[in-house]
Amino acid sequence: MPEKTGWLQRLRKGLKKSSAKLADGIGGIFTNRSLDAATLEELEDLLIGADLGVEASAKLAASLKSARFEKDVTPEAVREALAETIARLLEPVAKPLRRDGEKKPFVVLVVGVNGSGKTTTIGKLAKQFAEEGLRVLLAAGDTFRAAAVSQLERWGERAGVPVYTQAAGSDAAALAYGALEQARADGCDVLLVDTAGRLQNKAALMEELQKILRVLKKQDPTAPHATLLVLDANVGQNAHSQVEAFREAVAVDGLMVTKLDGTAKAGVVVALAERFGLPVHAVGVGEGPEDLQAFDPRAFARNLLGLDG
Ligand SMILES: Nc1nc2c(ncn2[C@@H]2O[C@H](COP(=O)(O)OP(=O)(O)O)[C@@H](O)[C@H]2O)c(=O)[nH]1
Ligand SMILES: [Mg+2]
Repeated sequence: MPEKTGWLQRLRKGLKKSSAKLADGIGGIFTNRSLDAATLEELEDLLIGADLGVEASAKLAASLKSARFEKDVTPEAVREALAETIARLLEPVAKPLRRDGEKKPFVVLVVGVNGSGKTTTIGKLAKQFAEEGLRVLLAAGDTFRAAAVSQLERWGERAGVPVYTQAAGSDAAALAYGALEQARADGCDVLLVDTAGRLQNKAALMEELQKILRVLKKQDPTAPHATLLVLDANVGQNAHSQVEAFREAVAVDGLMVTKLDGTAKAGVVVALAERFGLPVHAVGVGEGPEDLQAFDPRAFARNLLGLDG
């Protein structure tokens, strides 16, 4: 399957900074040393420094301890063992975004702070849904910035799907309402709703999101059918507070983790899985439409440790 191979290569390349940090660190700790209390403590610190989180890092170090304590070990064996344990830790959260065909349109609300990758992720999803032959509408709900609207329009063109807009500065909830009305009238299968993400004014943002929820529910009490929180992996441990902040306002169904390429903080995915257990639907490793793929825990874990996928 050439497509699968292409994706694995992009994943490997994308995770390179993170995997180099971990592989180099593990090489430094375990070359000509055995697995004992001292090296395990160094490993735990390395994992924490690579954004895997305090809890997960402790668990991972402990899992090695029970397996092979006080034996000689190679850096490769440590990477293999860690990858295996991380894959098992991630398996429960690896859940692709499932569209319920009974919901027409299937309404997806996309939230997250400014610059996290919402609009780009919506564009990529739009292209993928359109390629499945589904009728898609995009709602340009980041009404504050004209640039945000034109950015979504460009993605709409790329994906060959229409974009519902209103005049700049109009009310985001009114826009979401109008978009759902149009999606229903047009018999759309999927409506993807973009939102603004100015967390600087947290109260206002959360109020706006709640208002969007209310107006969507006026037309379809079951909407939105998926609320996705987009997180930029570069924020590292800050992702935790973003999850908490957005969960106060909306029921987050799943995460989309972007920009795993070019960051050394990809380990944050492990920390998030350990801490929240929220589904990770997909990960982004680049700006192109093909750079968003379902989250594969084994491929992710192995490539995070710099091992073949
Ligand atoms: N390298 C990389 N860049 C991304 C990814 N996802 C989004 N971006 C870029 O991040 C920037 C902000 O994305 P945008 O979708 O506008 O974020 P929004 O403010 O949440 O809508 C843009 O320049 C995107 O091209 C990704 O997975 N990898
Ligand atoms: Mg945007």
